[in-house]
Amino acid sequence: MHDLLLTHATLATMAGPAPYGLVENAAIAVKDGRIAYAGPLADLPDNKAKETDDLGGALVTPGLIDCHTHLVYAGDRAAEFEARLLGKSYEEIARAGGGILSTVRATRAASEDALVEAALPRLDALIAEGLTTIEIKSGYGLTLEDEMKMLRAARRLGRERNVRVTTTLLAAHALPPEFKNADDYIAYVCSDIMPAVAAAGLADAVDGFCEGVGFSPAQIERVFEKAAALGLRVKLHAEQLSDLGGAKLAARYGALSADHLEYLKPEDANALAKAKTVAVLLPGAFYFLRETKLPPVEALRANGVSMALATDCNPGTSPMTSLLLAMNMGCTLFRMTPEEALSGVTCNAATALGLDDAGTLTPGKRADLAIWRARHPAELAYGIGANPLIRRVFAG
Ligand code: DI6
Ligand code: FE
Repeated sequence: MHDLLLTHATLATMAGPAPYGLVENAAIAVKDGRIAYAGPLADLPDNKAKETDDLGGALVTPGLIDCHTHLVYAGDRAAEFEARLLGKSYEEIARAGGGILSTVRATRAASEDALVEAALPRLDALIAEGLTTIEIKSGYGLTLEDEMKMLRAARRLGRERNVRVTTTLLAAHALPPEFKNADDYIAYVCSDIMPAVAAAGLADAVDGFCEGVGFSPAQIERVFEKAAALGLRVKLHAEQLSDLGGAKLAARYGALSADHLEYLKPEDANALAKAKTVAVLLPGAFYFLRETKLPPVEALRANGVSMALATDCNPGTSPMTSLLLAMNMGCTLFRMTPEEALSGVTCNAATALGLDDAGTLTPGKRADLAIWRARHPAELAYGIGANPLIRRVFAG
């Protein structure tokens, strides 16, 4: 006896040889929070279920996974956005206390409760489009106490809503104002923040911002060494604004993902492929910053690098709470195919988070599903501003 049985479905299983792993005239059965069957309706071994729903041909995909977000933060930067459009330069805004450090100030001043309250509407917008798993980074606290507060708020979001949250420690995001020297701050991150966060079990992975305006490859390497010693997987913001060789560094440390990658040299794609590091592309930041340098999608594809897509939801460079829009942008801006876009928010996003129990419709995986008012999966990346979600199933 199944708990839930969906019949006359069109399944984009994201597994198997067919494009999208498509199965038409299909059924999917759920038992104890897991997928018990996903395949042709005609081959369904057992059609008894507590709840049965005839989908009349509607599309079922794995629940969507946003594998790169900065969802937890206080305040916003709309005034800064407006000032820039009224002609103020980035430097003027930074001198007036704007930019990333304004979010750090607001986040430090906010309570854990206030951070949860501020993040919930953003989370709800993503859930309304079929999201079932989300990664949330710290990185606006930059003290042990404030980074822990952000990570606790992130974990609480997973209890406030039916959604799976994974957390990533991004203490190496920006140099906090009380430090004059980036090496001194990295020493503090490695000696104080990382061990305490690991001991508290508050982070599933460790990330860094490898950039001229962030931290150098040598500094990131110290963070990665410490993460390895603590048994934590790593990921990296790499090659977003310039090419510092961050992706190769990430690959050398067996990173789960290297993210952004606009400035990645095509010949470095191979290193990601060998390390099975997922390339996480973030078209929202590309769009919002009016970047013109495209990530080398052709080289990533040719080298067999798994590509994911995420919102990068953050107040400074990607105030975006739509994974469907990220899919559309991945296609229109980066020339990904609709199938790559859907892989990017399902199976490959799961890999980017080190999750082997989500991202495809295959027996044994978690029953995280999205049911769409659509007949073909290309419709999901095709629409702009539409939300064809009918229903979301979370862990059955
Ligand atoms: N990449 C970005 O673009 C930002 N952080 C990052 O790692 C900017 C975050 C912000 O401006 O608040
Ligand atoms: Fe980011």
